Amino acid sequence: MTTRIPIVENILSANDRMAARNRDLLDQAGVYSINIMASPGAGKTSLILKTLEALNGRLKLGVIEGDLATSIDAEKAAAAGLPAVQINTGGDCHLDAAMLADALPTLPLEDIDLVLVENVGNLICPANFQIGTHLNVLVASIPEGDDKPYKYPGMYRGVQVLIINKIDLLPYVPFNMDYFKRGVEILNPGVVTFAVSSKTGEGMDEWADWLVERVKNNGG
Ligand SMILES: Nc1nc2c(ncn2[C@@H]2O[C@H](COP(=O)(O)OP(=O)(O)OP(=O)(O)O)[C@@H](O)[C@H]2O)c(=O)[nH]1
Ligand SMILES: [Mg+2]
Repeated sequence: MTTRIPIVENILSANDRMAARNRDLLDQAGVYSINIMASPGAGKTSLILKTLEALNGRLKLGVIEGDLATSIDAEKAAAAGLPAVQINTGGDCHLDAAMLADALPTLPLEDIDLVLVENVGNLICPANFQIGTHLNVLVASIPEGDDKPYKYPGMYRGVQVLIINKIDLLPYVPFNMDYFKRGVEILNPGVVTFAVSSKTGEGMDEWADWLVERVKNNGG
């Protein structure tokens, strides 16, 4: 116990120092960045692709995809015309700042306003590792169930934006929105929230408009 705690603290502070360097690099390049976190299959990649459509050219995007294995998601982003890079964590359940540091220089940052980082699908680990991005976004989705804020409080506490995805499934899946939102409110009062469907596009304009304002206001 007495030997393990300092080791963990050292790893986390080394990660935080690297995250600060990533932020400096992004700020110097005038690039805003978002860390998109969610459980597997919540719709992170679908949201990125629908966001591209809804932005309709208002921001130039770059994408960094984090997965245990494969380049499936980066290929989807590249097929949509985006500069994209895949990070394979080789088993790690989250991205860390060093992985982002390796990936960032491979993107043409001078031609990008906003980097969307898709973290590894996981509702626990990514919350513990800052990677240097400007904004933490959580994608929750209707089929996951309305109890997730109560069961994964760390993730719900640590984000500035909550996107509730797959609202097109509300008629088909039991989901008590009031119960869900009460749980969110306890953990993260007043968190900026959007309800969207990455399938039908519902709610995407509000999210995209907010994003454009946010990037412009942050000098990105
Ligand atoms: N009905 C419905 N399906 C959706 C929506 N968004 C995503 N999906 C579907 O959900 C599945 C998973 O979507 P992805 O975008 O791959 O999810 P992800 O979070 O990127 O998944 P991982 O990268 O594997 O963690 C796919 O079959 C999508 O078509 C939505 O808003 N409504
Ligand atoms: Mg994905």
